[in-house]
Amino acid sequence: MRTYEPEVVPESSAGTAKCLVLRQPDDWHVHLRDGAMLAAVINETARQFARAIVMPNLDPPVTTVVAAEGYRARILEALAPSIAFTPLMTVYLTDAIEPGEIERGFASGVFTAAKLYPAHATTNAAYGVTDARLVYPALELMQRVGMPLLLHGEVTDQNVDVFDREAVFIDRVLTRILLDFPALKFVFEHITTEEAVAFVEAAGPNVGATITPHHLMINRNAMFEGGIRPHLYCLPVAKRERHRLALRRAATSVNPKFFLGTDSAPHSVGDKESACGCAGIFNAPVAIQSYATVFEEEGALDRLQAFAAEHGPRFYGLPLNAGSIVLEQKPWRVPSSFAATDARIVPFLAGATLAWTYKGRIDDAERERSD
Ligand code: OTD
Ligand code: ZN
Ligand code: ZN
Repeated sequence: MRTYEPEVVPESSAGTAKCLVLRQPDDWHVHLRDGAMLAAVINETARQFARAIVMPNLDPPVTTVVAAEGYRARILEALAPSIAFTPLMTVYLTDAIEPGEIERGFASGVFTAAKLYPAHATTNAAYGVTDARLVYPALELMQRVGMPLLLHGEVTDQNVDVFDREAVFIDRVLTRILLDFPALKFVFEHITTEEAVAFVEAAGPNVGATITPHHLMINRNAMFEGGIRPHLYCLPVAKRERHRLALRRAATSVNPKFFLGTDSAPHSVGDKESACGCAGIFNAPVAIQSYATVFEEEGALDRLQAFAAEHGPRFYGLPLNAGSIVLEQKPWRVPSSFAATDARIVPFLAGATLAWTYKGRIDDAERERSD
């Protein structure tokens, strides 16, 4: 029988270099965009991840089965032919969403989950939900059929400090949803606070959470180090150090409720470096290398596979991936930017040197040879 224990194996020819072999991971939260931007970023995600939950915040947002099918086709079209990758589509909840549309999309396998953005919470969230009670019929349906709800967990009340919006969302919105839909499967997306960690830990097995590489690596100081750093601005915004440490503990705890979701959100350099810069961090090219760095720093490399490749599929009720990927313990300098047709995109950790180099997928045959 094949085993997929993560292992650090000596590289045959390179003397001291070590390789980390992992079951192939999935990205349970990504923004792939559309058009030229989609073409520029899709293969960065698809090189590392077998599947990804694709966010529906296009403009206009993906609110119908037809729109999701069209978007999925464009993603597959933009994919390099040699890469096997499955986009898992989501539907964007609006005040006017028809539960029947959600049910049809889920039953036909087009929608894997539904995304709730509180109106105006982030990029293209203008069409989001103004009051969670307006989508209660949709949530009822989803609870009944076992369809996951994905939550951008921040209140948008201008009177609430931007650093408190996640914690206040738990008190004002999430606790209520959980009481009203005790069996609803939901993912608290891109958690950033110790309050969110505690909430998820205390909830039942129907509640999970994704954690991004950037929230594991930076605290809010990073946005202001020596000047304003627009490429480290995202929503939910990075918080204090104690929150980052709570996220690191959660990610490395082997608690099956916590799993990988990059929230990779590319914007052109012009849209980031602007008087009103867009929120979002493009981390797809550095995703698994960043998580490996964090897990190594925490002395938890042996737990990376569970977080990256096992907890997510189990939460979603999907099979684990059969293939593997390889990372080499060799310094890798992150490119300073990536090219789109008419723009450049600056990735997370641009120009920095990471301790891990992503080597790619290995198929079973190759893996057996290296065993
Ligand atoms: N940017 N955060 C999110 C989305 C985007 O650019 C985006 O699409 C999110 O929370 O999903 C963010 O900073
Ligand atoms: Zn979000
Ligand atoms: Zn997102």
